[in-house]
Amino acid sequence: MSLKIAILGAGPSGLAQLRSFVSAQLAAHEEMPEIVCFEKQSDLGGMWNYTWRTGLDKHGEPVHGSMYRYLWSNGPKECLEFADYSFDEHFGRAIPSYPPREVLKNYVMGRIERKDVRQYIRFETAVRWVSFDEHTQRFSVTVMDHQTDQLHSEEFDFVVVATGHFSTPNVPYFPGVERFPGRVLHAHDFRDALEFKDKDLLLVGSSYSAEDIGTQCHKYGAKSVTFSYRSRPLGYDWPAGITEVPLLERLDGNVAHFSDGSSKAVDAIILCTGYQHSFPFLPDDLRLQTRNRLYPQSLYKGILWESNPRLIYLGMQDQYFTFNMFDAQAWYARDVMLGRIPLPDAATMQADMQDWLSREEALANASAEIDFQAAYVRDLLQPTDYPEFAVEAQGELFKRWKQDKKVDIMGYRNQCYTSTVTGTAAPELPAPWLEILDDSLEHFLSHDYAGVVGEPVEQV
Ligand code: FAD
Ligand code: NA7
Repeated sequence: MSLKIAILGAGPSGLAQLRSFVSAQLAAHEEMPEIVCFEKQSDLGGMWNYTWRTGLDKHGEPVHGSMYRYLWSNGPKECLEFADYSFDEHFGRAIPSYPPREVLKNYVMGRIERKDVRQYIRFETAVRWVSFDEHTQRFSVTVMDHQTDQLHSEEFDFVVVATGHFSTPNVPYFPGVERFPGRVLHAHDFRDALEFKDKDLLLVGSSYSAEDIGTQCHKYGAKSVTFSYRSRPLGYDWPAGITEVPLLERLDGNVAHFSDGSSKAVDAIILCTGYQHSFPFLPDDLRLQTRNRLYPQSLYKGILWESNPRLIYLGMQDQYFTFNMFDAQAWYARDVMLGRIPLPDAATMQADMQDWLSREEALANASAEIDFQAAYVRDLLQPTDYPEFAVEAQGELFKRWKQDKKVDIMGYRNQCYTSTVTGTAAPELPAPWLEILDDSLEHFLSHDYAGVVGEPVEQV
């Protein structure tokens, strides 16, 4: 009997898993398992499938999307390029290093659309519950099919959880917030920066969401942006109109009071306070419980559930590397499922995990974190047939990106990098990023980038 595999979620991670099977050219081979991918949205793309909706979707399911309009890649595209599908191949020409959301999505989905993976996906189907039967060694997956309005269950040998972890907001309480007269929202529900034009805006948090939403609101005309940090400030050299203060302590009407005794009247508050790993469809003994970190506990090779490696989690790490890391994970997971990579005994798996965890806990700075994640990706790639790609060189580009941000947080997206896959030096944006208000695919691709190749970035 052939293997039966459930993939939960058709975002970049779930699609990488599908692609790993299709690209193994197993389709015509007896090894090709039966695969069903359950996706609650009506299309593939996961987080990149932009929605105007917030709260609940048309079926009453929690809206997955946290992406907003005018979002541009927050890292150079050269750091997330697929080894088996370059940007040059997709667009037929060189494009700048920092594309907007629609352009990046077009690239990521372009690879998928070239293979017929839609046939494996059941859309508008939300996973409700997963259980494991020790006796049969199989999973039962219960889903709500919103197209037929029916709940039903199916059995599988493996379950791959690829439901993402930047969707369920972490929402702290601040005294007085219930009487704040303006809008209070989490980054998950932020959609359009123009809503905050001419407003005094407070953003709580000091990580990627705060940085990106704050700079975007500044770009689209917010009167002022105040970042409030808990542990450490973002620490950039901010332009006039952006300031950083320590933690918000309380709100008194529309006045925010901070832990250093300072205060500021604000019109709206965006809580950029991160996300929870949330798997309401998993029982306690199968459910990953972790904070956002580079090496979540209880996952051998960062993907296989320690106490039951038939359960696989993809993309659950905090991410420098994204799409190509999901590929590395998916290829490794595929080979485990097909029995091509034998798993060692429990003690060996435990020791391997402990080693990675200890290394992660000792990381002193961003540069070390990047090296750590590059080493992790390399470790996964080694035993698989995923095409060789310059993981470490991409890591060096990430370090350069960090440096570019430090030099000019409002201008780092004007920088050009060189592809480690094709050697192509990216052309420059047609104008500084801060001045480009139209972020549509059509507008971005309407420029003739030929002849304005940026300064090549040194390769390692
Ligand atoms: P997701 O993309 O979140 O996909 C998970 C899928 O699972 C979704 O389609 C969802 O509908 C489905 N699902 C969830 N629950 C269920 C259920 N119960 N039943 C059925 N289906 C379910 N990465 C970059 O590389 N560059 C960027 O610039 C970048 N910007 C980002 C900006 C924001 C605001 C956020 C939130 C993330 C950003 N990321 C970026 C990271 C992003 O998370 C990854 O690029 C990628 O989307 C992760 O893929 P995934 O498949 O693991 O998860
Ligand atoms: P992150 O990177 O997990 O960061 C969460 C931030 O929220 C971080 O600065 C936290 O501060 C802060 N936080 C969390 N709880 C609180 C409370 N209670 N009070 C104040 N501040 C708090 O999430 P992001 O949303 O920024 O980024 C996630 C992804 O979205 C990322 O990969 C991007 O691609 C887009 P801390 O430093 O822990 O003190």
